[in-house]
Amino acid sequence: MSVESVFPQLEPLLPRVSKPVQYVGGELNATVKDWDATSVRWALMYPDAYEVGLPNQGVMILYEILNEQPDVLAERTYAVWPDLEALMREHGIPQFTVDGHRPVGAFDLLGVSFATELGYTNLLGALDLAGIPLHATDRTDEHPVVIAGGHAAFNPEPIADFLDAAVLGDGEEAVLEITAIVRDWKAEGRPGGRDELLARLAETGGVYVPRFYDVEYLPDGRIQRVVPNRDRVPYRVFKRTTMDLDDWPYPKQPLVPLAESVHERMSVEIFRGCTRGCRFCQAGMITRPVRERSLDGIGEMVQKGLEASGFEEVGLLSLSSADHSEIGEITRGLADRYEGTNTSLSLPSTRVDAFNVDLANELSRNGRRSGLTFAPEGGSERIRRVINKMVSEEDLIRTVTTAYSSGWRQVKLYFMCGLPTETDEDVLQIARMAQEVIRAGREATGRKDIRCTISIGAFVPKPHTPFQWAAQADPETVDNRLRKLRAAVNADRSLGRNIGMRYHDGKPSLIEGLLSRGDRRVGRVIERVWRDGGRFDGWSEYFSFQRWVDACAAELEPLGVSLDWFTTRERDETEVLPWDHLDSGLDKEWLWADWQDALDEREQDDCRWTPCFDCGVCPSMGTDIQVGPSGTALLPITPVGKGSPVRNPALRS
Ligand code: B12
Ligand code: SF4
Repeated sequence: MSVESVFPQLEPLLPRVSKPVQYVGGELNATVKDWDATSVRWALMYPDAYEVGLPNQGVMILYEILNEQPDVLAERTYAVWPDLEALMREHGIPQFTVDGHRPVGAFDLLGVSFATELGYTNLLGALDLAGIPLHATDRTDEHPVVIAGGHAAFNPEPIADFLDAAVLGDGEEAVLEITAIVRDWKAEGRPGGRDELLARLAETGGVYVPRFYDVEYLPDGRIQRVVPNRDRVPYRVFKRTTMDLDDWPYPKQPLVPLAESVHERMSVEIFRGCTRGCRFCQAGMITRPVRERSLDGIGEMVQKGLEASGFEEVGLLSLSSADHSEIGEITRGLADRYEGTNTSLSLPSTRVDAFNVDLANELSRNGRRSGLTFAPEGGSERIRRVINKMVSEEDLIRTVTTAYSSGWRQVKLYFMCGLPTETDEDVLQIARMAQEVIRAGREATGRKDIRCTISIGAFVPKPHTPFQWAAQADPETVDNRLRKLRAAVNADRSLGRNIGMRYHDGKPSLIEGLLSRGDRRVGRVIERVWRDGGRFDGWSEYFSFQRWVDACAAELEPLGVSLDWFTTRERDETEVLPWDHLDSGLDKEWLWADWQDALDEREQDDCRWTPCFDCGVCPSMGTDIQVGPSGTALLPITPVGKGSPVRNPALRS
């Protein structure tokens, strides 16, 4: 049965809301298919505003892969701002997709991409607006299967009650496999209803269906065990890994936003995974092993993506872009190719070394050299050993000196506060470091107008990292240290006026900590916060710490646990963690050993260049680290601006 667009009801309301263009769809490279000509239909959601969600690569990739299937339809939906939400409720308009303006409740699947946990209340808002029961167990065969993906899905327990399923890891192949299962089940006449469909998904071992697992607790509030409550369901659910990125050159047709968005450029992911081993970094841990895209694969994606989108800027995306084994060839090849054109290139790398500056210089040959970003993450050498960020102060000074001498005027340094074992002194070292940077820059350039901005975020311990057992610092400690740091920066006026300082207070991070390491009991808190008006928790203007504190008191304390219990409490080795049945490939014993090494201030090398240190990922997944040199041809080097591009015969058509 065909599904009507809600646009006729929506359109008259749009002049009454802010940024109405975000709801109209029709972006370049968007797809609207005939509903009746397809057999499996996905609504894909990024649970934040359009301006943040549209550039999301994960959603863009899955949208395109699904729409390439002739009998599959995928449309996008984003969180609507509270002004439109109120009007939609008043006029009975359901959560809709921006492509066909179809009601989300009519789709077979609702796939939600969580890059951050602060989007959880927006999930509830969308479900409610869509008319989908909040609790998965209240849904019938008529409702979409709600599936979470993205990095936060590595511990979906806090939202387990609201999800039918979650997928850990890469989605490229997973969404096609899920589609096939749904297609068959529908074609067979939906045997066994929703329950059978979920069982078929769970049976694959790579789709987690929370309702098929029972959580038992100890009297002291800790988890005793998590066990499957039916046959056919595995004890542990494994993560998905797309091994050959060259086989999945998506997005081929990047979406071009209609309204202003956070990323007005095209991104090409040059590799996935990271083995640097920063102990705080969940993304680095859960996306192992390293898988590089080949040189010609990257060249082809850049060329075709630019042709398809008309973007004038390309970002070479990854967790640490300067670490691609052929990054020199990539930047040189692309800089040659686009020299003299309007296309600018950027490398969002934060690695602290002079080579990184060389790469940035190469990419900005014709452009303005405004700012470069580096991430030492910790202020003292000691704390950098704890977090395994092997950067010496000399490295940093040498790197920024090279940057200032090459014409860069602004250097931005990222740090964290509240790290395990941290003292005031570790944080105060950030001020000294920034002052040294300004001194070195002035000396190297002879100029007074150079700037250094220090940007500081509160550390949040994350699942599947060596810091998953750590006590999170309370917001008062973080805020106090940052106050002292500000005073130390300003203590020397002549240097301090060239140093900018940006930080957020520690309160939102404590809530992020609750949502990151929480278990199923935290679901009640999320629901209460949402019912009390909580949404867009990633936005300071909407976030209310008090609302979360009150909801924790009401929902957790009767159960004998609390906000502090979930956040500022250190866990011991024997504790069953809420995500232990979700397999990221990392060996828990290795993670614990690495946590002990952190406490002993012992560093760990990068296994790309040194022997394997047995984190567990490669053997458990039957895979290997994949780094170049790829042996493939260089990128086509005829500059586009000086004649028509010569196609490299090595490029696939
Ligand atoms: C570009 C980027 C941004 C951009 C754009 C964000 C956007 N809308 O895409 C900006 C600058 C805005 C940004 C902001 C933030 N970011 Co950011 N960002 C990135 C970055 C560099 C790339 C993301 C990316 O495109 N990855 C590649 C795509 C292909 O991967 P993916 O989205 O995970 O999708 C794959 C799978 O997860 C899966 N999948 C995803 N969704 C779904 C859904 C379903 C149903 C299924 C089956 C599968 C599936 O399939 C996809 C293909 O394999 C990553 C680091 C990285 N390299 O991943 C950090 C990263 C995602 N960001 C991060 C953070 C913390 C933030 C902020 C919270 C920072 C802040 N304090 O403000 C905000 C949050 C913004 C928001 N509200 O969402 C962290 C998340 C860490 C975590 N979960 O603990 C990361 C990992 C960086 C890091 N190392 O810490 N970010
Ligand atoms: S198993 Fe060894 S080679 Fe593979 S990611 Fe872990 S440490 Fe590196």
